[in-house]
Amino acid sequence: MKSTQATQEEYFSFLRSVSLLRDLPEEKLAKIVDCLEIDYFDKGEYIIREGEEGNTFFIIAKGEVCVTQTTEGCAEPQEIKTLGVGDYFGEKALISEDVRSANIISTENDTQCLVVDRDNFNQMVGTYEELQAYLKEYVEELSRRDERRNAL
Ligand code: WNU
Repeated sequence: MKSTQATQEEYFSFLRSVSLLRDLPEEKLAKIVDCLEIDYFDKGEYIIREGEEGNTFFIIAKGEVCVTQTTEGCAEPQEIKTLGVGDYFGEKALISEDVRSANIISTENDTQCLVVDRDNFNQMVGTYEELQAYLKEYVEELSRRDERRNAL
């Protein structure tokens, strides 16, 4: 990311406030800031589509998104939850080496996401065991929830 030093510092302190990244070493966090992209989405826009290939991880810096998913026996994708500032998504496809498992739709105009690509995500997570273990467990829990939802 090319930006002013002031902006870099803003992103740095924002990322520090994201629970997942709280304990990352200074230089790791600085590296993430260096390679961040920012994406902007309007209300109703799909950020992630279920079934597509994905190579990116997102952190919400502004706005709100909703998570929906195809559910057996339902014609329309069902709303699972909403996520807001400081929440993140898109880790599952990266960790399980699978296609996107849900839709992510912006519910506000000018939703802003910080985007981390697969290489940088792996660098961020891979070298930090606790983070890796935490995310892996969470992703397995998501798979169980998906199954349960479809068994209803
Ligand atoms: C859920 N089932 C599935 C969420 C965000 C981060 C964490 C939950 Cl650590 P992807 C679609 C994304 C997926 C997840 C997100 O949607 N998601 C869920 C569920 O119940 N996905 N399958 N809840 S919000 C959320 C935990 O990030 O990653 O790459 O794309 O499959």
